[in-house]
Amino acid sequence: MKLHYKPGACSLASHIILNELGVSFDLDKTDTGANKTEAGDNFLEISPNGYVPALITDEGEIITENPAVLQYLADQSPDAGLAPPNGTLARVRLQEALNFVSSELHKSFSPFFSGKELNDEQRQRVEAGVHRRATHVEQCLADGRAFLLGDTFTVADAYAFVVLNWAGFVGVSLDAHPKTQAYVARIAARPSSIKAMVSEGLMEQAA
Ligand SMILES: N[C@@H](CCC(=O)N[C@@H](CS)C(=O)NCC(=O)O)C(=O)O
Repeated sequence: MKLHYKPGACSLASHIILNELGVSFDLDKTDTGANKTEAGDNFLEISPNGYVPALITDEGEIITENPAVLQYLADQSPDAGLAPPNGTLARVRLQEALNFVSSELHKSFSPFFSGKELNDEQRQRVEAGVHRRATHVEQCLADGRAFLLGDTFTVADAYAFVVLNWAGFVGVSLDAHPKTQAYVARIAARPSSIKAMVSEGLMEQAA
């Protein structure tokens, strides 16, 4: 398998999951600005919207869109327990969580990455949108569960972690969401996350 990624982007979630699975895979650090793969190919021929992640399977299929890529990866090794079995209510709960992260939480951060400077009023509005979604995460974790769906880490947690972790990069404090802060720290400490972040140049290898 090959993962097209951009350091620190949402593709980091798939990178973490590949590490969780312990399978062998290749990485292509893709320049989404220039639409060029590391190998020099036109990325738009792989991912027509120019987005990472794009996963090339061993059979040569291209899979895009975080919820699809993450579920595909989880289903490659069902014993790893990163997604409940298809056809169960638990799987629907996972899809519910993935869609929330994708269409609500992830998109609430998008204005920070638009390349346009936000004025004070715009920034306040965007921050309020992030806090609304973080409040939902906080409510999910209110019963003391370690992860979005309970006590088991799933692909939705890898994706939520990557997105929530952007808060620090864009200067949004999560202090008002203490359970969410602890959740982010918990996932950041997983060996799979550390390995992916070191590999993407986001942190130094611990001595
Ligand atoms: N709907 C897509 C969105 C993916 C997305 O927003 N990818 C961003 C990185 S987080 C991207 O590649 N943006 C292009 C760029 O940064 O140039 C998905 O869920 O996979």
